[in-house]
Amino acid sequence: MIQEIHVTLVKVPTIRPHKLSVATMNTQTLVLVQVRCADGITGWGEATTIGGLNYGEESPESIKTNIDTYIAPLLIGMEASAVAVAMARVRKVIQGNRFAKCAIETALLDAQARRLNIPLSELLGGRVRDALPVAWTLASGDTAKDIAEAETMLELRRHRIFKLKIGLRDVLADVAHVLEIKRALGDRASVRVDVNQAWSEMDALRGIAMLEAGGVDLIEQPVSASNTAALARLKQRFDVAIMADEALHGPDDAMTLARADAADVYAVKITQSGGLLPALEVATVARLNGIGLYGGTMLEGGIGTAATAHVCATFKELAWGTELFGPLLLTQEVLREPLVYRDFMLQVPTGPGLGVEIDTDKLRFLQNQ
Ligand code: MUC
Ligand code: MG
Repeated sequence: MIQEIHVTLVKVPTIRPHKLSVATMNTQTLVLVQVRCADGITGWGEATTIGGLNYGEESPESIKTNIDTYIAPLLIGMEASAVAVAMARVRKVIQGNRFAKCAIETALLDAQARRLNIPLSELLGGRVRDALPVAWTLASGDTAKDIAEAETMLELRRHRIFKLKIGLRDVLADVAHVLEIKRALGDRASVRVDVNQAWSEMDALRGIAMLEAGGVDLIEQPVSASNTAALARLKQRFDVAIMADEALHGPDDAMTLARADAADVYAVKITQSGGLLPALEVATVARLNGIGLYGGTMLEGGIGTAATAHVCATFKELAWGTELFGPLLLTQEVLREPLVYRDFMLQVPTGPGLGVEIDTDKLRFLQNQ
C-alpha cells in the first residue's frame, strides 16, 4: 500500500554559470519525491526543471504544491505494486503537470523494481546496453573558456560530444562563437547547438546554413516549439540533423511531429514526456518513423539522471547518445555513491530499482543551508 508521499526541494549551486537563451543558472533546484510503501520499500523520483518558470510551465514550487495537494491524496492507500493502476488514476484525474507525474511514476517504479529485486531497466522492457555516450554542454558564455573546458573533458575522457547553448546573441555572433569552438576541436569531438527556440525561421535559415557548412552535427530546437511547420521546412532544407526538444511534450507531440516530418532526431525527456512509460512511447513513435533518438535532460540530479539512463538502456538504437550530465554540473552530490562516468560514457546502474541511493543526511544538510 502507498503510505506516504514526500516532496523535497533543495537548491544546489552550479559549478559555473550555465547560460541558456531562456535563463542563466547559478543554482539548480532539485525536486525530489519519496514514496513510502507499507511493505517498508521506498521509491524515489525527480521532477527537476530549469530556471523556475523560464523553461517549462511547472515550477519547483508548483510541482510540490500540486503533488502535496492533489496527487498524493489520490494515491495514498492504493496498492503500491499496481503501478499502472495508480498512474492511470493520476493521469485520468490530473490535467497537465507532466513533471509531477514523471516523478511519481519514477518513484512507484523504483519501489516496484526494488520489490522484485531487478534493475528498473528490466521492468521497462529489458536493458540492451550498460553504458550510454554522454554529451557535455558548453555554456559559460565565453568562447575561450568553453574551448578550455572542452579540452579538459577530452583529456579526462569524460565527454567528446559538446552541445553549445546559443540564441542569446545575434545570429552572426553566435555562429562565430560556435565555429571557433568547432575549429579548435576539429574531428576530436562532435559539436552541436541548442537554440532553445530563440530563432525566427529567417534567423534559422541564415544560422543553420553557416553552422552546417562549418561542420556542426546537430541543431536542437532552432525555432518556437509551436512552429511545427517551420521545423519541418528546416528539416527538408538542410542535411544537418534537426532535433525536436521543447516541441515534444509526450507521445501525442511525437506523433504530430512525425506526421509533419518535422525532425530527424527526438530528445527523449522523461519529465517533458510526463513519465517513464510515456517516454518509452515517444521513443517507439520515433523508431517506427525512422527518427533518431537522444536521451535528453532537464539538468536533473542523480535520481532523474539514473531514471533516464534506465529508459535509454532499453533503446536498441541510440544514434545520438545522451546528455545525462546533470549531476556533474552541480557542486553537491545527493547520492550516497555518485553515478559513474568513464570513457565518455555514463554507466547505467546495475542494482535493484534505480540502482542509486539518496544520502538523506546530505539532503537534510542542503535543505537547512
Ligand atoms: C535543453 O534544452 O536541452 C539540457 C542540457 C543543457 O545544458 O540544458 C538542457 C536543456
Ligand atoms: Mg534543448
